[in-house]
Amino acid sequence: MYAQEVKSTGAAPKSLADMSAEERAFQERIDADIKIEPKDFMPEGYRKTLIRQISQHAHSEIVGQLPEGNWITRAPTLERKMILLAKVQDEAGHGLYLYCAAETLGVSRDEMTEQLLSGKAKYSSIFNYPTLTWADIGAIGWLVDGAAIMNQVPLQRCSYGPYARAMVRICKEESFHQRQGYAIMMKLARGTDAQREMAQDALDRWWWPSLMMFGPSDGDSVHSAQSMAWKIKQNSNDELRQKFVNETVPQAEYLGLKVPDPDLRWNEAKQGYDFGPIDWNEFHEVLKGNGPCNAERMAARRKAWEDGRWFRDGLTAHARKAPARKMAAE
Ligand code: FAQ
Repeated sequence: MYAQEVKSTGAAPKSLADMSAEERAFQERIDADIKIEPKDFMPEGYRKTLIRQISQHAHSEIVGQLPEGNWITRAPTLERKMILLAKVQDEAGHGLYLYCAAETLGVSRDEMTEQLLSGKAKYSSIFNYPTLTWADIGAIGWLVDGAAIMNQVPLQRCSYGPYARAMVRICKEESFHQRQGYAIMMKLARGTDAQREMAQDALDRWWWPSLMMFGPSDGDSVHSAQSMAWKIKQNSNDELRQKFVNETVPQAEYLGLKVPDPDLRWNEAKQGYDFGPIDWNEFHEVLKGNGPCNAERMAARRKAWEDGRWFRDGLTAHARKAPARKMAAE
């Protein structure tokens, strides 16, 4: 049974006094902002946390192609079709850089794929929602890529070199994606009544799931304390979510659209918006496999894996035979 439930238990980071000499030297490198590279010493927990986060990030990019891929054949113009094709291809590229970054930690691409297909590894909750209209493609670019950038810009400064470097290019591409989404929303918001309604409906459906992308609130985030001590994460889930709300609400206002939150209001004292409670029950249900599209997304990934088997087998057979051929030729 496919399941993505939050079930980890967080442990408080070790103090310097409780660390071995090797661990202390490692933590001091982190504290001095020196990047950790694949062959350097690293505590097992650091390696495992990175494999978990980077592989889940990679799976999200790959599964994340599916909701938008659904609209490539139906994009309203040739230009929109070309832009959407390029965006979806970018997401595939992001998945590949990230799988490569995770491989430097000693896990194979096949192992990571098996973890995804068995339900052991998660992918972002957001990709379990359907894309019902063309406005959803605008909302994904604007909100989903917007939330992704908010979370990923600090990852460019992550302590693990290969992950940090992969994020530089990814962030550049994600900002283009965000702009193309906002451009679609702008076109619809300035269009006919029906187009405006479509844009509002997409915002209504994607707003709350986008806020859930940042993960559980800080009190329930099992990994944040250790990941922040290791400078894998630079900000807490709630900090980034708040930043996203602060930047996105004025963008909705500019479009003339209404954020679907009756509790949303500017708080002068905190210089940010207060917003209503997130439905964490919905988040947990999606993680358990009960979101609107979980089964469909996993079926698509399983089919892709099975359909590609003959090709992987061919490549492996070729790689096996190549040294013998080379020796025979010498
Ligand atoms: N969905 O203790 P925390 C994109 C899990 S890329 C599913 O707070 P952590 C590009 C979490 O894994 C979007 N699961 O965990 C694009 C953990 O479970 P575990 C993906 C979630 O790692 C755009 C448990 O809950 N981005 O969108 C979610 O410290 C458009 C406890 O949570 C990344 O992966 C969730 N939303 O913080 C593509 C960025 N939230 O592993 C196509 C890198 C939490 O113990 C189209 N990742 N969980 O079983 C991160 O920054 C972090 O991993 C967080 C979670 C912030 C996602």
